[in-house]
Formats: sequence, structure tokens, C-alpha cells
Amino acid sequence: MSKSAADTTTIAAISTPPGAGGIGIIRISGPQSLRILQTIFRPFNAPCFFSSHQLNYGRIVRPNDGRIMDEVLAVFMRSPRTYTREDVAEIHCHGSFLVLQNILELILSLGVSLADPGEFTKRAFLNGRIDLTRAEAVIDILSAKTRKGVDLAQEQLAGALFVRIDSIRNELIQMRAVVEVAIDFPDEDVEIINREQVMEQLLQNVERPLRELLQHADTGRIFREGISVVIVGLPNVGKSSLLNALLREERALVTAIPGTTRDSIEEYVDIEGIPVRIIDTAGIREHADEVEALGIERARTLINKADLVLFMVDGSRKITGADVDLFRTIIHKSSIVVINKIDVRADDHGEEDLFKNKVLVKISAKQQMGITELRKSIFKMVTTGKEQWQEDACAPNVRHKDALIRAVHACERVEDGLQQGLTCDLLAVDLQECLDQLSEIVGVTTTEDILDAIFTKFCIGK
Ligand SMILES: Nc1nc2c(ncn2[C@@H]2O[C@H](COP(=O)(O)OP(=O)(O)OP(=O)(O)O)[C@@H](O)[C@H]2O)c(=O)[nH]1
Ligand SMILES: [Mg+2]
Repeated sequence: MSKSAADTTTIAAISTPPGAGGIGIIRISGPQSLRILQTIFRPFNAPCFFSSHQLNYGRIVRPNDGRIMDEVLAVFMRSPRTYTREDVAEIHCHGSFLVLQNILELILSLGVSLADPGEFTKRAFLNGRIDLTRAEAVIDILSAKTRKGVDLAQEQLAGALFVRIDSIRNELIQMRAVVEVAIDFPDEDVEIINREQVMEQLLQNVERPLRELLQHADTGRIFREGISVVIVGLPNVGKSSLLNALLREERALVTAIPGTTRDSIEEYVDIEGIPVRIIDTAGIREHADEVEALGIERARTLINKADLVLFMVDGSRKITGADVDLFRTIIHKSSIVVINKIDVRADDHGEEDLFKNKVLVKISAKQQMGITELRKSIFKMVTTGKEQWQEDACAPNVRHKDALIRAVHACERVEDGLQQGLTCDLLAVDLQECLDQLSEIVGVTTTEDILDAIFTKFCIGK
């Protein structure tokens, strides 16, 4: 499907989060925006002409009975210099959910539709103000959990990814033109295209930049979506104390009684820009009571899903057979062995020999010792083998990555075809395929399914 113009309905939604706040904002977009304001807004300083992009001070009044709904600031923004490129109105009222709801209901009663999640941004895309990568950046900004995540999303919103993809697309469009000329003159004796030159251009200006983008996709994913780290160990080794130490707050209950944590607890921590979901689990042991056994079962499921396991032992005592048995169950996972309670450690217990080839970090969760080193080890562990992050790099998401892989494959087929002397009409097919994949990333061509999948991730009002 190519882009269609957005429909001509007028939509409205509460754009600020639910709950009480200083200010709440209702956003309206579409051709009826001005009429709605004129109907429900009464300025304190009449007359009010709703000059575009200027705030007006007044009240929202219900037209049929004159009831005052709230004292507000209202702004009308004339198309096309607006978020959606349509006429937009915003009402800034008191941040009470009930006030907002009352005003929204009044607006809807005047023939306006409630906006779907992401519909304002979808309209901005359909009306050509932003491409699809920028629309996705808006979601990333809203959901980012670390400053680094916000920075990446802001870069993408500024067009970093779009510009790169667009320049590769332009290369492909030029190449396609060259090849198509050759299709039109199939009977010429001399070869119209210079195969070596096309090959060189393809390698340098298409395949190389595509591969660079792909290399950053995995690192980008870590910064965008984060990773999950689960703390595993026998009861009482200090798992909950470590969660608290990483969070610098008393989040989980800590007691000297083994089996304190029964259900898993999870929280986000920012580790050098990576949003890390830290999960504290029930200490794993035999002979647990029913509730604890359920917690242990859950812990095992979490271990399987985790990106990294922090395997914790109590460093104040000797490693037991139970520690080793438990370690065997996580041997297939990427893990760091955390030796806790070094503040009360008399001497070494030979952990280095037991946990051969493993990264070992010694800490005291209670005394906050070794926590910085542990954070560094976690960062190193999850970024090792990944492309070094460069400041100007952009981070393709999973959708982009899939399309990039398909584009690279198409590009390779063109290269093979050039070498094997395939005819230009066949080369053109794969060139077009490569181009199509890139067009899908920026949204020049996209299916309704892709758009739905993207915009339903938004919250209402955005
Ligand atoms: N000396 C010392 N004691 C610690 C340290 N870390 C934890 N403890 C103590 O060890 C006991 C158990 O700590 P928790 O954090 O509850 O241990 P846990 O692994 O979560 O235990 P379960 O939830 O029962 O599996 C508590 O009495 C803590 O105060 C440490 O670094 N040094
Ligand atoms: Mg615990």
C-alpha cells in the first residue's frame, strides 16, 4: 500500500497521563478543531480571534446549560505547522482526571471521535510530516528507560536513520535507472551497462552502509530494550541484599531466615545507559513449602528467559554440594559468579578452581563493596562481541533489522547476477527488491499490518 491521505474526521484525546497533575492537556486534530474551540471556549478578554499558535485565557463552558467546566488556556494551531499537519487545538486545563474526562466527553458529544492509540502520530506520518522511523522514535522517547535510550531516540527523531536509508535508496534508484535503460535496448551489440562500475557502486554505496547499520542493530537493541539479569543462588546467600544494593534502596525484604523471598521481584537499574531489569528470585532449595516451591518454579522459568545470570554464593562459608548442583543447572547460561559477604570472609574457599573460566566478582551487598565492579562486569558481559558503540551511530530496531537483512540478500543476488552475466531485466528485479525493503523501513511503502503493529504500541493521546 502506498500512503493514503489521512481521513477527514476530527479526533480528540487526553494527551497527559492518567492521574492528578498540575496541568492536563486535551488535544484535538482535524478540520473541526477551530469550530469545537469556538463552541466551548469563552475568553476572559473578548474578542478572541484564535490567532494561530497563540494561547488564549478563558473558560470551557458547556453550551447547552452554560455550566463552567474549568478555567483553561486554549490554543489553536492552523495546518500545516502542527504535529499532525492538520488543524490542531489544545486545551490546557487543571490536571484532574475528572475535569479532563468531562471536557473530553463534551468535545466528543459535538461529533468528534476518540483518537486511537498513536493516531495523532499516525496522521503526522500519513500526512507526510514525518517518516516511519521518526514515528517509531516518538514511541522510543516515550518508553525509554535510560538517558542513553532517550538520546538514541532523539537522534532517530532528528532523522539520523532516515537520512542514511534515504541516501542508500537514492543510490539504488539511480542504478535502477541505468539498468532499465539497458532493458529497453536489449538488441544492442555492445553492453550498455558497465558491469564493473555498477558492481563497485553497489558494494561501496549500498552493501557497505547496509552492513554498518546492521552491525549497530544488536547494540542498539540492548540500549533500547534493555536486558534481563536474574540473581540466582541458595537461600540466604544475599540475593535480595544485592537487588537493594544495585537499586540503592530497601526494595526487597532481607532477613537472616532462609526462604525470605518467595515470589520474584524485579526493578530497572541503569547500567552505563543500558536499562537492566534485575530480578531477585526465591532461593532455590529442596524441601521447600508449597508457596516457596511455586516461587522456585518461577525462578527456573525466569532463568531460562534471562540474558544473564548472576550466580551468587555465600563467600563467608565453604561452597557446598548444593551450590555446585545449582550451578550445574545454569551452566548453559551466560553468567557471572558473585561471591558475597566478603566483609565477613576469613579466607579464600577455592572458588576460582570450582568456577573455572567464569567471571568472578567479590562483593559485600550489605556493605556496598564491589558493586561498581559488578556493574562494570555486567556491562562488559552484555556488550562483548557487539559492535563498539559510536556516538554518531543510529540504532535500527527489530523491524528495521529484518528489512535490512532482506535488503542485503537482494543486494548480494544482484552482485552474483552481475558476475554471472545475468540479463538486465533479471538484475532489475533484485535491485527493486532491495529498494522495496528500504522503502518499507522509512514508510514510503508499507502495509496496513505494519502500520497497525507500530501505532498500536503507542499510548492514547500521542
Ligand atoms: N555480613 C554480610 N551479611 C550479608 C551480606 N549480604 C546479605 N547478608 C545477610 O544475609 C542474610 C540473607 O540476606 P538476603 O538478602 O535476605 O538473602 P537472600 O539470598 O535473598 O535469601 P532468600 O530470599 O531467603 O533466598 C541477611 O541476614 C543479610 O543481612 C553481606 O554482604 N555481608
Ligand atoms: Mg531474598
